Amino acid sequence: MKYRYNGKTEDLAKEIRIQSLKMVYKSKSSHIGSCFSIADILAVLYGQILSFDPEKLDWNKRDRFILSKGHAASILYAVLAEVGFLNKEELDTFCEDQSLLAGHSNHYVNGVEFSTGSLGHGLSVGCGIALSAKRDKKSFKTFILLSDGEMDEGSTWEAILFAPQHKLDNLTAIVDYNKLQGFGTVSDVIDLEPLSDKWKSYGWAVREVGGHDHRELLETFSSVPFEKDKPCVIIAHTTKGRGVSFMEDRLEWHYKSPNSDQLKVALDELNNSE
Ligand SMILES: Cc1ncc(C[n+]2csc(CCOP(=O)(O)OP(=O)(O)O)c2C)c(N)n1
Repeated sequence: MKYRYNGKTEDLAKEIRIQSLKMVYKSKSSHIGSCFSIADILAVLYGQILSFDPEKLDWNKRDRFILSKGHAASILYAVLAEVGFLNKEELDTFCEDQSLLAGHSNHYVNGVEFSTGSLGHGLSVGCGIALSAKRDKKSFKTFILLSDGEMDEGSTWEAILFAPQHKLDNLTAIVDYNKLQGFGTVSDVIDLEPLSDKWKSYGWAVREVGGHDHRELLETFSSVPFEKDKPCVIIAHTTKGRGVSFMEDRLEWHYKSPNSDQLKVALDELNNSE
């Protein structure tokens, strides 16, 4: 069934930013900037686009979603809790010993399709899922959310070669193009530009969107596949740390965990945002 969030996806994004921030603070863990970067994408996907049923985990017609940048697990767990796959109280156990909610996304958690964290595998797995769906004449869609850093992985490029050859128009890649990695800017580490042209030249149907604009995200996700027989890629221009002013576009918030004063300021900003 197509899930519909009972409210505005902007509110869902705000809520999962807050939950993710609290989880990262409590566990003294990393990657809050990476999580904030994709909050709006996750909110629109889970709030309005994906078909799933939290009561029927193995429902075969569910759309498949893989967070390939598995270090942003806290916000994935947060959105899964908001839409009913997890109890919200479980989020408090993030990164604790014995908790299923590991710091990189773990498929033992309800709603997580595939464990990730070793970067560069999501799109290849997505190709396999989409190819088998085609062969089995299944109509579900597969969405893979990649980081721009994963565009430096050879396995990502193997998948980019593979999908058009097999006409995987049931596969959508989303690139979280925040232009920062863990230790530097994308343009300094390995420049990706012209990124759209590269995907196009490999045979993908490409759209670029503002990755925090819910209307634009909804319209774009609703339009896949953009072209018959072609896999789609949505290059989403985002800001790492989006939503908290002192974290936005700041490299250090890849690894840093907020202290109690920073938590308070960040929560105030998020709670008071539109
Ligand atoms: C194969 C692999 N190499 C290195 C790492 C360590 N690592 C974690 S996050 C990260 C880079 C983060 O930048 P990006 O991939 O662009 O993601 P962002 O946090 O900006 O969304 C790296 C190198 C990893 N998880 N997997």
